[in-house]
Amino acid sequence: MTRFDELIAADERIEPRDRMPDAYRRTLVRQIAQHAHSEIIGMQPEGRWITRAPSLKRKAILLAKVQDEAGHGLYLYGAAETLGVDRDDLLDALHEGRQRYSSIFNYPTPTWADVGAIGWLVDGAAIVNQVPLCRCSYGPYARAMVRICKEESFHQRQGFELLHTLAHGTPAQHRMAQEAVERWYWPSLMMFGPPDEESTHSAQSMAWKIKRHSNDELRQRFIDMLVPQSEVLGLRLPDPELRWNAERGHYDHGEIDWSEFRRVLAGDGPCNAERLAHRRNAHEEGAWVREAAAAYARRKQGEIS
Ligand code: FAQ
Repeated sequence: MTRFDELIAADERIEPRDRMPDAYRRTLVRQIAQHAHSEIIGMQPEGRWITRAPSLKRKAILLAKVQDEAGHGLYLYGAAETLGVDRDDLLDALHEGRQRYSSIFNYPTPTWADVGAIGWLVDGAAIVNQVPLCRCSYGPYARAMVRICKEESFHQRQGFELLHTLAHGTPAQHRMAQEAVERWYWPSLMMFGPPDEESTHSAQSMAWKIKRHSNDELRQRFIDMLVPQSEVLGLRLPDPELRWNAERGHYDHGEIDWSEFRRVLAGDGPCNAERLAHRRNAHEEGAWVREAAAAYARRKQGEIS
């Protein structure tokens, strides 16, 4: 048994300087980079509502939330860098389509209620998926997750509160909230990844204690959490087959359209092209900021006068 195996068996953390199998390192780089990319691409769907938020208070809240997402991206790129990869290379991989970001951010936000639906459903799914990652075997990733989860939980509540306000407003506002929930419900279930029998990485990632639960387990946990919350909101989840199953102690649910998930992953979702084009453009336009920051850092270190 290697030291790495012993640490995993004892449920201890692997730290950057510990020896680790190459495949463990590669899996972590893939997952953490995908997660980081999701955070920064995930700023776009809500970001487009900052200038159109219905009040100063809502604008301030949304600005803070989108800024938090940028911060999550930074912690996660930092965690990935502890594995010996370079942030610039990760961003190149994103821009060239060699690394993924979450399928969920390829959907549009046509109304203000979509901002609420993202907070309630997308941040809700993110929390259910990420709380177990606070116990991930790789130390820097697990520690980044602790703070991220605290912020996500605040994000989820703001989405719930926004939807609650709309759902209890005028009939038109209620309708807007209902339609947004209908748009985001099924895609949010897909955030947990493919069904267990098609999840190529789960078995190994669970053996390495990167993942603590399977995709389907977490998806079920999320559905069980949503149903009572939707009742408080007074909004309907768009699945006629949702039913409490006392024997299983869980809600039964309808079939997920996995062909849609595969299409979005293949680049053919409603907003894939727009999201990547916007990101590449932001990266190019931000080149002068990176150069200025690097020049400033060099001057601080006394390399140039
Ligand atoms: N989208 O074998 P598995 C957020 C890919 S939350 C795209 O099951 P794994 C917060 C997968 O990479 C969203 N691709 O994979 C926020 C693999 O591809 P490959 C981000 C997906 O890794 C809220 C293939 O399918 N959260 O950003 C997806 O064991 C609001 C086979 O899948 C995280 O990234 C998907 N949904 O399990 C921000 C959490 N699902 O390598 C802004 C960390 C699967 O074969 C606003 N990640 N794939 O080409 C994880 O927990 C895992 O990576 C899973 C997937 C559970 C996502």
